[in-house]
Amino acid sequence: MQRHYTTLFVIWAIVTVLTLGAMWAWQPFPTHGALEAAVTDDAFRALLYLGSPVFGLVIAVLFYALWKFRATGPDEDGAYIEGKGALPRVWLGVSAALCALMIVWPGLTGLAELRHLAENPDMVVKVSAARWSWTVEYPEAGVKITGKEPMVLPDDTRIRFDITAVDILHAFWVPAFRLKVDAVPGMTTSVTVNAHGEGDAETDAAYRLQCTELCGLQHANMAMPVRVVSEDEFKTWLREKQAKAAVR
Ligand SMILES: [Cu+2]
Repeated sequence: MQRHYTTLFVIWAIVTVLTLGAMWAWQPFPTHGALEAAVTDDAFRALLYLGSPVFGLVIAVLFYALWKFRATGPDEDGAYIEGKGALPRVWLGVSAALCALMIVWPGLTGLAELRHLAENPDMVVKVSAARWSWTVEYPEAGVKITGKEPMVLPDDTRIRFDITAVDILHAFWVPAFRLKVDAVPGMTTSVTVNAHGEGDAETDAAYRLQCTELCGLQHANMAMPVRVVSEDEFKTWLREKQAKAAVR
């Protein structure tokens, strides 16, 4: 039995190192459009790293068993193995410790970081969801946009979105910002984002306000383009919108 454990340990170590390397090299994330993106991506990456040894163990045991304990005929049954001794205790201890670690880091530490980033927003934008379009309002400027018109936002600005829905549940999500929150009828939910990096829906699909709560036939198309521009460009855009609204 000792020999099996030694070989298994070696296979596990090799698979784990290879998996860790692959996870380190893998860049699965869309454009970073907000400071919050780093927090969520780091958390995601931490989970990939923590999951690598577990993945390695499953793969090692699976393939080692296929290789060494292959049945020789249809009537052969596997040996009955009882979980005894140090192994189950170590297994329980290690997995419990990993779970506890995840709750604290990146869980609680990440949440604390996001809360800190949400303090004292520079501006508020009101968002309303309806089957199947978004309406976005800049209350201070008295500007309202809807449909496929882009939601324009100033770069390097802390923006709080106050979100609601008029009919059924929807959800607010801009991939470049990572954060997501439900849009609930009769309730205002909010999410704060520190826009960081200019971007345009025309060239980057991560810049779109996408509904992420299944809300009917046109749910997948319930998206509003997003443009993050310099603060000056944003002010010009707002003034143009105000002028147009005044003419009407
Ligand atoms: Cu939807």
